[in-house]
Amino acid sequence: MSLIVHHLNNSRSQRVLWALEELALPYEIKHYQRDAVTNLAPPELKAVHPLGKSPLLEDDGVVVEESGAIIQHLLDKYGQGRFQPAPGSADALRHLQWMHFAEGSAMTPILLQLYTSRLGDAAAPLQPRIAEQLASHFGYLENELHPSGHFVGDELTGADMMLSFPAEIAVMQGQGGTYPKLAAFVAAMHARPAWQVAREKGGAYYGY
Ligand SMILES: N[C@@H](CCC(=O)N[C@@H](CS)C(=O)NCC(=O)O)C(=O)O
Repeated sequence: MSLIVHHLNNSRSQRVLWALEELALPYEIKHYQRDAVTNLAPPELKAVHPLGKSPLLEDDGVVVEESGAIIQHLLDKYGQGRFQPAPGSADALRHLQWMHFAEGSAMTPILLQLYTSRLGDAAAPLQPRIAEQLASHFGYLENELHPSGHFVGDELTGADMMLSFPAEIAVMQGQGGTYPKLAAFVAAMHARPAWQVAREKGGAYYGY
C-alpha cells in the first residue's frame, strides 16, 4: 500500500490527513505552501493534477481528487466498516447526502462571500442574497447536528469529517455564538487525538 497526500497548508486537505489518522493508515505527506501574496497554491501542484488544487491523494500511483471522493474512497477501501453506516441503511443515504452537501452546497455561499468581499461596493447588490444563503446553510447544519454531536448516528463518520470544514469557517467568521452546536462540534472534533496528530503533521491550519 502506498498512500501520498498532496497537502496544501491552510486547506481542505486537513480533513484527509484527519481521516487517515482515524483509520491509522501509513501515509506520506508532500507539503505545498500557499503564495504569501495571492494565497494560491504553488504551480508544482499542477504537475500532479491539471487544476493544481489540494487535497490530492495518490493511492498506489492513482491520483484521486475531491476531498469527499478521497475520504469515501479511504473508508470504502480501508475502513472495514468503520466511520460510515452499514450499506443500504437509512443512515447510509443520509451519509451519502452529507458527503456531497459539504462541498456541493455548503461551500457555495462561503466562496461567494469570499470572492465578492474583494469587490467592495460593486458587490453590494449581491450581498443580501449571499448573507441569506450563508445563514440558511449554517442554520441548517446547526439544526441537523444530533445530540450526540455527530451528523449521522452517534459516532464519528466521514460526514463529520467533511462537514468540519464549513463548520470551522462559521466559527472562524466569529459566528460561534449564533451557531453554538456547530462551535461545540468543531471543538469536539479538534479534541480528537487523530485530529491533533493530523494538525501537527499537516502544519499551519488557519488559527486552529
Ligand atoms: N472541492 C474541492 C476543492 C479543492 C480546493 O479548492 N482546494 C483549495 C484549498 S482549500 C485550493 O487548492 N486552493 C488553492 C488554489 O486554488 O490555488 C475539494 O474539496 O477537494
